[in-house]
Amino acid sequence: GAIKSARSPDWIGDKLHSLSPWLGSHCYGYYRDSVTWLAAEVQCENHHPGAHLASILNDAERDALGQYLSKMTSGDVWIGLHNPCKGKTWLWSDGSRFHYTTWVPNEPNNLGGKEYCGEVYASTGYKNWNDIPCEKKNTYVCKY
Ligand SMILES: [Ca+2]
Repeated sequence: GAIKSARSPDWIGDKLHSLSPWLGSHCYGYYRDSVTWLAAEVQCENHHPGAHLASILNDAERDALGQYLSKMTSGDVWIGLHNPCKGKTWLWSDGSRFHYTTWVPNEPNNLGGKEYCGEVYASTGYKNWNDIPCEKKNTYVCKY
């Protein structure tokens, strides 16, 4: 089909709803703009009231988002994972408690001492996370 405008995402809450009751109260949208992590977070907040870069809180949500993103793109994608104090504490930009993790093996590695934002890796079917410089340009997925 036609590539949708960056301002007209495919919100797929109903589709995710059918995969897991836990996911039923959230909607997700993938945006094709390639921007820094902070720009992506701000754009999510502007796209819809209450939206942020997506948090991923359990296996069901990881798997559903992985399937969705695999259909939408082939590049790495920003999620709401960040390390604002540049320490051992990772956070979700939507304020969700951070207790579930699904890092790529040997990540987060803070390569070069400057990897403080999180992306989902295309090469693992968008199921695993990598820390990467926040200035990288990625497309992104919002959630509300
Ligand atoms: Ca890394």
